[in-house]
Amino acid sequence: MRRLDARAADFEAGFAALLDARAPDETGVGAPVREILAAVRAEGDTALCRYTERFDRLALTPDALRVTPDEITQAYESTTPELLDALKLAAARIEAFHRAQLPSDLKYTDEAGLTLGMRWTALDSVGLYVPGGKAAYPSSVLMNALPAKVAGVARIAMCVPTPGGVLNPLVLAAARVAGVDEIYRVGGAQAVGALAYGTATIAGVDRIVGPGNAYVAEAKRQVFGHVGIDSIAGPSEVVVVADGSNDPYFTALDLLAQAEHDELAQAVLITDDAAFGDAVAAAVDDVLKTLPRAAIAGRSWADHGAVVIVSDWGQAASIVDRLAPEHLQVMTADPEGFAATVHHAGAIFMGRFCPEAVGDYVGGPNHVLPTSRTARFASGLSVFDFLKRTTTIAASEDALLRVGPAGVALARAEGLDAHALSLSARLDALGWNGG
Ligand code: HSO
Ligand code: ZN
Repeated sequence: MRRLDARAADFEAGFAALLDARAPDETGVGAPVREILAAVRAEGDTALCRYTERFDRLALTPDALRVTPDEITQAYESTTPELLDALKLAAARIEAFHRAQLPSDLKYTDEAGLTLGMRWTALDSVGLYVPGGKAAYPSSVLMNALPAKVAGVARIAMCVPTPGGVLNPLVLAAARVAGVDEIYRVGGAQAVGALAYGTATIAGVDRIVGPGNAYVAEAKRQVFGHVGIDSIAGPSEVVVVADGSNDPYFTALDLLAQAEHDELAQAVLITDDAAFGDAVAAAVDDVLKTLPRAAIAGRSWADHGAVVIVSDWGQAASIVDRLAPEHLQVMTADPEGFAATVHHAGAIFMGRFCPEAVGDYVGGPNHVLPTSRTARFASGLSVFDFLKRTTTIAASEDALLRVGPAGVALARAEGLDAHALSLSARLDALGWNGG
């Protein structure tokens, strides 16, 4: 863990190290991914089954790629009532928030007499990638699938790797709660290839969303353009801004909640109280002695964690903006006031009783958020990821007479005669004598 003092002369050097990219090592994945995608595109299901056997040690025939309704029902029924209720509560809250996001169409007639509009329509089909292994989060199934449902996407196809044939039943239960029933037991670059290009068993989709390992991320990059993708997820991060009146133990837990995701995750405390910073650091060490995921969280905290001491909240806000964190937790006397001064953060959690974990599960806003400082230009997943816009123009004869001549002039200047004529021929017919 780094201790940085924003009031000290050597702050910039230490801060630069903190900003250093924590991107997973993706060197060398480009070529194998290209080969896998090409094979899936050329051979379809045959390649899909071959790679699933090679990478997931699971021998399948194409007709067994799809998870059966019985398997989903079984998983759902084996889930405890308590967990089912939790999934349903989370789903209802996520759905309600995303419903509130739905935008309205635009339509107005301007002073020239043109009627201009913009309307939103849903994508026809999306692919939802769900990682296997340590990041197979049922909560992420809800966070990815529900915005697509709310947007009105007709078809959601989910791919999840099942190493050795093992599928987390809670992932299936979450899919059932979210209303997703088209699920395939394939993962990796081969799953992305199938979703992008389509096979006999898995029809291609229009956009692929969801996090994955370095191979999945690279595959999404390579199929981009043929289909749409969401942003590429990097390791998770949180910045906690807290004054000295907070409980050091609570604050330590908030930092560790992020650190336990990944060795490359980053948890940063910014405080104006150095003694509080020391107390939180001590509490982190204490909790790490008993935390089941201490190996991961300890690595993350040791390598990428930090406690930053600031002179005032203005200085804190400018440091937050430079970090552009995925999550910002504000526990000061005036959290709303502080949050209003921040420009770059994926999601903000305000108040001493609103830890990030509220938003990870049951808040309502999405927990798929921009990482690795991309909050400077990107936003969390929302219904907008599953909608597109179409603009409309309707012109009456009068309206064409008003704006057409300028179009003719511009078309002539660009040397595009057919453009100019398509306007001027009509204008002439309307009695224009502009030449
Ligand atoms: N904090 C993670 C999301 C998550 N947390 C899933 C628990 N489960 C990235 O925003
Ligand atoms: Zn989390």
